[in-house]
Amino acid sequence: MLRSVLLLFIVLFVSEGFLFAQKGTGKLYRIDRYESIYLPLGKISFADKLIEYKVGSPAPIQKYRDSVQCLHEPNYKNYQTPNFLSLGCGGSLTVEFTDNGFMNLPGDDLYIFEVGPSKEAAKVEISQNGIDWVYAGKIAGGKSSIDLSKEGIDGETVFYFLRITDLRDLCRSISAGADIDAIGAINSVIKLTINADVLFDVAKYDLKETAKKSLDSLTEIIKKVDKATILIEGHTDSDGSEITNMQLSENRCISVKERLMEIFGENALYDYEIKPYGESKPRIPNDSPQNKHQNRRVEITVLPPKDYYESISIKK
Ligand SMILES: [Ca+2]
Ligand SMILES: [Ca+2]
Repeated sequence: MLRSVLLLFIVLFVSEGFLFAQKGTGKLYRIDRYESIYLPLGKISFADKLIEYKVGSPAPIQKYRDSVQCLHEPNYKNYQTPNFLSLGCGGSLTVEFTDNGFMNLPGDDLYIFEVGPSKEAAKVEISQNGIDWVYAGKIAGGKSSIDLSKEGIDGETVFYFLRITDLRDLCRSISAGADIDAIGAINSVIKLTINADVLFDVAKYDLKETAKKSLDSLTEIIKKVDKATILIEGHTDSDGSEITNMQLSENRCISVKERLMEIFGENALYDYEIKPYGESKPRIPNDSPQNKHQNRRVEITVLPPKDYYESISIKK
């Protein structure tokens, strides 16, 4: 009796966890018959735009060369339905994330939805700007996730571009090369940078009346994610002392945080974190008024929620 009650309890608990995961922004995506993967920012997480498709040689048959099939959420049905893109032997694919970026945070950071009967090896590279590329790892032998910390990628840079290059594993096939259904960022983020002059008067930390409007417009973007950690980082230029600048950027972060809390209300499922940097992290040298203007800024990053990281640390 006790055992069956306990079992019922476990079943309810598990199914409720499952339902919880299905509502809101975070979403489970099926990988195969047995496994799924959870993406905390849901459908925002996927690559949005095709930059370049260089078909390899031998090439896949024509129907597997519809390049946009690698974008947005996965929709693989079966091998006959060309809902995916085959790279061809040695071919490559470059995509851009436009409504999100991704970065190295705890756990796996990227997931490549590779489909079809054979999983071919491919190399993954990433870029902040689409010009400078860094090696991010390999997918091979059924392993489709990438943890950027394995390649020593820092935990601060937000990346927006990804390139996959087929490693010539399986060249004689009608779908030669890796077959890509979707490219998802597990550690997906939304980063917004606001010039501090828009928000504050010189050396002040109370928000200008006009600032409230610009923050309001940003909140529409943040609201696409129903549950998140909102990181607010403040930066000044090099005028004034380091101590004053640190204090100023801290007070400015607090002002922004308070305003966001006011807009979203107390029922919102957001946690806030502030990081004042003062003048310690200029974007460019503080050697002209224009450059100083660019260095004065507030950066708001929408990160996956804390309970997601708690859940992955329990699993490990
Ligand atoms: Ca996206
Ligand atoms: Ca990671």
